[in-house]
Amino acid sequence: AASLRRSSWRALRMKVTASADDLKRQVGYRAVDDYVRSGMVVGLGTGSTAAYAVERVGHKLSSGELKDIVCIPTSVRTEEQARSLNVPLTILDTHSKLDVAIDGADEVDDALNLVKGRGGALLREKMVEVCAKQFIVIVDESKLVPGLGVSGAMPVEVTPFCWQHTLRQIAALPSVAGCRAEPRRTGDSQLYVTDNQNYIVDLYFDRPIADAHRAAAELLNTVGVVEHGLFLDMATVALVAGKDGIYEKRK
Ligand code: ABF
Repeated sequence: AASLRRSSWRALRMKVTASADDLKRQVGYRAVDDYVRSGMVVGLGTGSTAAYAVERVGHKLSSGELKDIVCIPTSVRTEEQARSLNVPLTILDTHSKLDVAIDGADEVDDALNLVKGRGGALLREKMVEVCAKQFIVIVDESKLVPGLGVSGAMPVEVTPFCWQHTLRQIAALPSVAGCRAEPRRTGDSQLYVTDNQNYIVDLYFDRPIADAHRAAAELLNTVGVVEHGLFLDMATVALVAGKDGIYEKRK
């Protein structure tokens, strides 16, 4: 009986995993089908949901359904995936205006303000997505929150130089008072290093950030902070995958 129980658990776990992944695929594909057209400059996000959008772009290019697009990846990981699919790439230095960017998020509030960067790619994501006419966020319902900062870390990218000092400066900011600030580490306890050779300080809150705009301004004013994971007033559309299918949220 015990082994039967174990195997049914395994089956259930696989079912749950498969369907969560399926939602990511559906929403990633839908974003490309609805918002990417031939001739566009396209920002490619990072993460397990965005990877499906990248995959869809690759497939549509190779089938000829999409032509003459160039893409800007938001991480080394995404760049590698796009290259493996023969997606033509460019950089902001030559294309500083994007028609559309598609990316996942860690949290989405009612006004489509976001927490991003738990995957570590926040700086490149923000640099690229802030230049996009349309920024499409692709998530499942579990990412919708009543206020930002409630479901996990709010990441802040910092320079390695005297990062412990910067961490203390961040933790002392009035707008994030009471947060727990921790350096992000890898599985073997090394400091996590971003694609830009910086570190990440993760902020944890007991309650939603009261004034996210103030927190964003104070963080950016802190010398040693490179960028933070609050993406405010940037997303134009959220495609949300739920039990009953995909729905679109606009501001
Ligand atoms: C990127 O990937 C990040 O900004 C965010 O941290 C993460 C979301 O990943 P996933 O889609 O795998 O949940 O979009």
